[in-house]
Amino acid sequence: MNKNLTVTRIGEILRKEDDFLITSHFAPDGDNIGSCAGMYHALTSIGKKAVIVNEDGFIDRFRYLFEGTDVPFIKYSGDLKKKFSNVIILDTATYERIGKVKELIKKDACIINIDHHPANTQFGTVNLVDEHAASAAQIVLYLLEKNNIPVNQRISDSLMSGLLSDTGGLRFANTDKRALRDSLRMLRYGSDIAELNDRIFMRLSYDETVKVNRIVSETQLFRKEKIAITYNDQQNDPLIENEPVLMALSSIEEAEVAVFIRKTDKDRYKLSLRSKGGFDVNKFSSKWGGGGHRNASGIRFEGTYEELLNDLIGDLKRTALEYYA
Ligand SMILES: [Mn+2]
Repeated sequence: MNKNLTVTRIGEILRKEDDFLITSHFAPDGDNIGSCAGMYHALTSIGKKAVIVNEDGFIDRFRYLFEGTDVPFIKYSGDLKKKFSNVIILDTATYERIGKVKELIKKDACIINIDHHPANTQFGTVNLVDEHAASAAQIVLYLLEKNNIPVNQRISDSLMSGLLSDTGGLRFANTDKRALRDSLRMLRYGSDIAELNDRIFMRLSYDETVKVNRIVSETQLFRKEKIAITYNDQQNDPLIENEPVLMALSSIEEAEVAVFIRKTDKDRYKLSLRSKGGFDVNKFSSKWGGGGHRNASGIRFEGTYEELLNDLIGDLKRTALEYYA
């Protein structure tokens, strides 16, 4: 199906059907939350029922996207019994990455897959995948505009927050002409980019700030490999968010690759990787069962910490040494 037909088809489904489940990958980031919130506000504004469910919890910093209402964002639990026929999955490369939310989806459900990850597996009934978009939120914006679904300020703020999150506040290499053109349109819908950036990037609580800095102070730098690595025991001492640590690591001049390792359970680790320029952390992560984008990706690792360091980090160091040689 070509892109225009796909966009029209999704528009028809949104207008014809009702009672939508909106979801995204576990450990949601700002683009997940912004895209889901934008889609939620768009659907409710045309009189539809919708709910957002994620395997993990809401990031409270994004509470402003639901000012004056209860946050319609539910953390998955086994108590949720309802199964949905109409599902919208946003900003998620594979069906597996929605995790336990799969339990809420009927076998024959209509799944709308809207994403910008290059590795997207086209798992939906309808797939709108555009790897040239800097954020999934921009694809939602395009979809709404093309289908004449009015974009009010609340929808715009949500989608702009997604775009700002995935571009580091319009600073990363993915900030292209399209990102700026879309930003300009959202500015016209009433979004205040400076205020949104402030809310997304400049509002860490005191406790979290101290903790982030403690974790960052333990960073190890491998100069030849240009890798900065730090660690947190998320299982026993969780951070609310990982992004501030990754931002601090990424701002180390000597490092081109930033790695944040979190222990999530016994012999289970989650890794977030960030890179500057050409080093492709998506390609590296794919080798280890993970994925993402060229400059931002994630991996889940099972094994001992020693195995993680020897095998995975060993491989990363060799790969980086070769790349930067
Ligand atoms: Mn995204």
